[in-house]
Amino acid sequence: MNEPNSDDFVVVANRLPVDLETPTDGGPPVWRRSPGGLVTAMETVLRSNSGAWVGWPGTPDVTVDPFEEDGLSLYPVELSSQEVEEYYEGFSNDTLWPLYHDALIPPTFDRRWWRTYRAVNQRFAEAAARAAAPGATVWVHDYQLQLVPRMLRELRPDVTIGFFLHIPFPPTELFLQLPWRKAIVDGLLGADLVGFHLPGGAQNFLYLANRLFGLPAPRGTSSGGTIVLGDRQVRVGAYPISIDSAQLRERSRDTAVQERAAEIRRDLGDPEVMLLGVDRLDYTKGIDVRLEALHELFAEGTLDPEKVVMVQLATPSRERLTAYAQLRDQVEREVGRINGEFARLGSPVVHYLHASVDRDELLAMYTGADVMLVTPLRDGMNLVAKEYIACHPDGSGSLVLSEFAGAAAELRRALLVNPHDLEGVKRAIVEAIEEDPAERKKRMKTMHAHVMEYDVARWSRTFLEDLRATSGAHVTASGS
Ligand code: ADQ
Repeated sequence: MNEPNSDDFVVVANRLPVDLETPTDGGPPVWRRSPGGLVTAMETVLRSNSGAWVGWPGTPDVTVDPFEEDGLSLYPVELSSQEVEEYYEGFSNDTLWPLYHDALIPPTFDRRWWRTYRAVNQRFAEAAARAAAPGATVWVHDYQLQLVPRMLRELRPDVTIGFFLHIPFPPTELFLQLPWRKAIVDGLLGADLVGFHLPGGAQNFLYLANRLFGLPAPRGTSSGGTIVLGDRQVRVGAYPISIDSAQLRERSRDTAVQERAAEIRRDLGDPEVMLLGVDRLDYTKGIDVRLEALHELFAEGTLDPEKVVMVQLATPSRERLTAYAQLRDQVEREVGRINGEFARLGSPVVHYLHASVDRDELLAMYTGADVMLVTPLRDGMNLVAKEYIACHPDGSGSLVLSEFAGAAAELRRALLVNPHDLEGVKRAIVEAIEEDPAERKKRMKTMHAHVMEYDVARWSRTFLEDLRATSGAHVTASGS
């Protein structure tokens, strides 16, 4: 491992693209690649820009020096257990996460958490300042690091700074509840470009910056604008994130994946209809909504449990937070209730896996499923909806999609539902099953074409081109 030199392009995110894991057999810790959406999204850009990545290695209380891995310079940021509790689980996931998702549970406003959030953001900014070469471009990601743009600008006025928020930016009335609202908006205003998934988020931010700081009305259009801050300008815009669509489509066509899809259906007892849900186990995702709808459809006799089965994959998430532990209990009770009432021996109607599955297994499930149920109460984008569409190039399948997922702004031909309207969700599930096959195919083909065209390479390219246009940022927007 070599100590890296400073880089022209730096990504700053809460987590590194590799996790430090300690094997249970007592062996030395190993680095494991964590192929999340953010890693995939950034990979192409990083590879063509001699990039660096600043982030936490996922284990508290370990000090790791910067090192090179697979052509990437990695700058680990150390967090103590207490900081993980206060900055990550506390302020990020028990204050900002619920507040930015429509306050689905009441956000906790804790002054100590806030102080730790600020201190940890400062540490990330300092690490980014060390990693960045003179005049570099730095791309900061997500709600855990909203103060970094301002802190970094103070340390390194020579760098160009972009910020992207992966979760929704809330309605202004909700944001204004935050006791530290001004500091957060000021933190973001340190960037040259602030990006959101949707124009609505960009508009909310523009309004707040204007209201909290009495700035001149921003110039712009319905999808974004520019804020003038003395001799600086901050551009604000909408950049809906996507997936590596071509790669997913190709992989899902692979014989092994196709065979596994057929095998999964056989294992499920060759049902007429396979419904699928894939989510992190999070209260924003509306897993309970679709289970309740399904329960009622079986209870009324609208759907036949002999013919319809559901698979729900739920990735374990934030398990130390009470709201997440409660949600898990609730979901597992509901699964038990449905199976208790409608399953036969050896054939459950809901197959529930509280686990993360590997990529090919996930693609086999997408490929095998007749209906994908994506019913979040609020979601920044929701990549699962796009992944499912990418895996159905032949126009098979059907997507029930919440209006409150960012993806609904693009996937207009999905069966769109209001997740608060249970009757509407039930109707959409039945429609997905009974719809005229030709009509269903048309919907899926239209959405497939969209997902293929608007992929993640296009997302990062567009963002970086706009960032470069804010000044002479040193980055090649690649991936065309
Ligand atoms: P998430 O809330 O994590 O992301 P999502 O966009 O759906 O939600 O991404 C989840 C990813 O995890 C998908 O790539 C999916 O395939 C994978 N995944 C989920 N469950 C899995 C399982 N059981 N096994 C294996 N893989 C699984 C946040 C925001 C979203 C936004 C993204 C990207 O909350 O709104 O779309 O960031 O910006």
